[in-house]
Amino acid sequence: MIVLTHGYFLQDDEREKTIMKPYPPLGILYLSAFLDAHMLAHEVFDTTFSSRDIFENYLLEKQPTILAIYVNLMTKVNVVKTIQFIQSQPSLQHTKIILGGPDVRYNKEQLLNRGAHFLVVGEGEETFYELVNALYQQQDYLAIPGISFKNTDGTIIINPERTLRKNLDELPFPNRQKINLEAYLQTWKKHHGFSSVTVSTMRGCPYSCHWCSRGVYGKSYRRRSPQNVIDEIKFIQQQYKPDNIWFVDDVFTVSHKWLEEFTQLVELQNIKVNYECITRADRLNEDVIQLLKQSGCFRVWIGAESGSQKIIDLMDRRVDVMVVQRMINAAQKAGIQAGTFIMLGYPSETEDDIKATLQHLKKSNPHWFTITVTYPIRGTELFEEVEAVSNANDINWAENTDRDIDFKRTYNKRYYHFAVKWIVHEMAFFQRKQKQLNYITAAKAKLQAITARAGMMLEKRRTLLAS
Ligand code: B12
Ligand code: SF4
Repeated sequence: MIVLTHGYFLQDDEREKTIMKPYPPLGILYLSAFLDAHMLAHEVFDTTFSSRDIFENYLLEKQPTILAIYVNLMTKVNVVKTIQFIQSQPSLQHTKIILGGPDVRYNKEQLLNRGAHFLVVGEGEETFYELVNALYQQQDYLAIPGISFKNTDGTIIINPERTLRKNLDELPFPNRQKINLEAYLQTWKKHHGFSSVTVSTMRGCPYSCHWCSRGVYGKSYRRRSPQNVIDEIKFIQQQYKPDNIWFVDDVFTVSHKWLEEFTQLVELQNIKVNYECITRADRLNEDVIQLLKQSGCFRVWIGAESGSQKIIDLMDRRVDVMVVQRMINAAQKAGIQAGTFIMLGYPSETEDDIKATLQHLKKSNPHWFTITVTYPIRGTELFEEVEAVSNANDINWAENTDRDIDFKRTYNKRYYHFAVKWIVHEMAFFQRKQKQLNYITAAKAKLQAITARAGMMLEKRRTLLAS
């Protein structure tokens, strides 16, 4: 039997337990739909609402011949544990472990050395189907494009890449019926009063931001037709009635022509799609924002990552910080909530750059922003840049994630944690003051900002003393 799964257990994710906005991994649902289309019987074990004990008992009971697991940089640690579990069970010695997903391409040796039998690198549907078919039929798999495995003498074989599928409309919709999607919707409803489902309309991104992981689709850009996307939305709405859709595309407005067609079809077919999406400021203008509004976009995330043009340029983000500010304001003026992403602690970032980021946030004043301390993902240009001054090769690969990699920055890592708090509380103060909301909470935010600023100053001194 074939089992598709992943390694994410919500109950072990303390941070997500405070957020409670889970989504199923679409990748394995695409694979599942592809197997169904080729009449290959299989099960999907969705770990999100389960526990390791239940999962392990399931494996012992089902004794899968093939266990196919999605791996990202966070779930990798759990996937390694699953491999170890399988290796430790006499009744599972026949189970072939196939891994795929975004964290496979740049961890081939580690994953194969830990016991994975096959890796599917890049787009998964066809490669996985061909591999599974070959294993089932006991046929030769050696030449299947896109796979990596260990030869009988232990050498790692990396087969050439598979040519990317041109027409994404040929793919069946993700097999959401194979999991309990209702559990996701209910979690959303319980914690937020509304529910959300993910939909993917494009694969790949033509840009080259240095910190961004592009281990699956590379720099390609392929897109489903607007009608095909609308058909999926109709199906989802009929089947699950979610309140919102999140288009998980990298740059939703990358093609203005596509958006125009999509908007026309939404209007023509009288579809109501409440959606949020992510894009780049340089792929927006007032007309595009109008199209977003008309087609049902209620929230747009516009990346900049920093308020310092110097840092934006070092990231090769290829965007002007003023344009980001203008587009965030323009979206809000059009009645769309705007969100943005911020990253602190990029190589060579100084306190002045961080101050510029705070000013940028105040000027753009988005409804939402997320803020993280930069970490280098294996395979990215950023990773290459900082590897020599990082602990990437000292930390235990199997027990740590790329998020645990630290590298030599202008100040120590604790400084940036205080800087994150400083920005968050300064913005809370700024926004509350601006809206003339509750002066006590505004004052509290200011106090927290002052404390965080003191922490920054202390850590800055510590860095200087240590150097
Ligand atoms: C939606 C999304 C999320 C959502 C939902 C996650 C989920 N359950 O799917 C949320 C917001 C929760 C999230 C969180 C995070 N995410 Co995220 N996320 C995405 C995003 C935007 C879309 C994923 C998606 O659905 N893609 C569409 C599907 C069809 O593509 P796919 O998953 O790659 O699947 C294909 C292949 O990979 C392959 N495949 C996939 N699985 C398998 C399994 C097998 C066995 C095989 C053979 C093949 C195979 O076949 C599929 C079809 O061709 C991607 C970026 C992107 N454009 O893909 C980032 C991305 C996956 N996320 C990323 C990161 C870094 C994170 C976080 C660590 C961020 C953070 N700072 O916390 C967390 C990790 C959370 C966790 N603990 O797992 C990185 C992963 C990098 C890496 N090397 O692992 C990506 C690639 C973004 C980026 N460019 O940096 N994420
Ligand atoms: S950050 Fe966004 S625009 Fe930049 S390469 Fe990644 S997906 Fe593309």
